[in-house]
Amino acid sequence: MAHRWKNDLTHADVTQKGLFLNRRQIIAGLGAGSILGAIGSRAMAQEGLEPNSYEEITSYNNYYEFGTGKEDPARHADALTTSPWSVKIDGLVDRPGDFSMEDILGKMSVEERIYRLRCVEAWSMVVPWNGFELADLLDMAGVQSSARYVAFETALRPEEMPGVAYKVLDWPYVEGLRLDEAMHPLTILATGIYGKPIPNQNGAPLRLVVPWKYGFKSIKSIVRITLTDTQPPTSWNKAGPGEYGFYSNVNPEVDHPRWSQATERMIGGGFFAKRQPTLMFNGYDEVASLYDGMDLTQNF
Ligand SMILES: Nc1nc2c(c(=O)[nH]1)N[C@H]1C(S)=C(S)[C@@H](COP(=O)(O)O)O[C@H]1N2
Ligand SMILES: [Mo]
Repeated sequence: MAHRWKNDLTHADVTQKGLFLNRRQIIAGLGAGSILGAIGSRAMAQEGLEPNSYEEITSYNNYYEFGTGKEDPARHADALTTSPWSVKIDGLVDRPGDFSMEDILGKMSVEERIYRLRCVEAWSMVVPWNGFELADLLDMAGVQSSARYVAFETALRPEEMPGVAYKVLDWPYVEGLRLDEAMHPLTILATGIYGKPIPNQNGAPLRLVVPWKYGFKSIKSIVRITLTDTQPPTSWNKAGPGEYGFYSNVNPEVDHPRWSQATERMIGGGFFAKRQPTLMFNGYDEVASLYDGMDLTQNF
């Protein structure tokens, strides 16, 4: 399987070389003898993509366990104890268990991935994550052949999370992916931003990042990952089934019932910045084949 890593950039590539390849792609390109061609197409696709500042990424957040305001997570998430931390991996796996963050980090190789993040509320930013592929962690646990979906759960700590006193969502926050989405090489678990440990407001110590889906799929502060044979419930779908589907792929042609999804506001763009057109799959069209034959206007 050849991966084009279309929107998978390193900070060094963007800022120093003006090229738009990550290390893996460079290696893959050398192997295939096609590096020049890859650079050309990539630069065209990615012109102008630059990460948001650390300040922007860590001060404008959605993390309702700490309040529904954009500044609430930065203000309140320090209260979350992230060490020690362990993640339970269970369900349809050969090697279930409770894995400490030290265990996990010792086994996974962390790399940089610069991804667009498109919130369903029609704003976006570009984040230089550090993380590893979810597939590598699932392989470590040994996914059984009967598994079809992956369910994720955020920590629920009422004494540390002031927002969970309000029943805006049915806590704990839960999310899910189809197994092929979870195994896709673009799907990562992030442990850092700009080479620093991921701040609590962004989902420390371990959060999912699925760049072709609306931001709410990228569940924060994960304590449990369960392999199942049935589609798991997801928090926003439970809260508003007519507004938030299980798939929630970024799609400029399917409006939210209460607003357009055709364009987006870039965080940090300034008051007079023009809205950008939203891209199908948030620009990551290499995932399109995962949805062959599916009606994307109905499976929102
Ligand atoms: N547990 C949990 N995860 C969550 C959320 C949340 O409220 N709780 N918000 C989601 C939404 S709506 C978005 S847009 C992203 C925002 O990630 P960021 O704050 O790191 O930009 O996190 C997602 N993950
Ligand atoms: Mo969001």
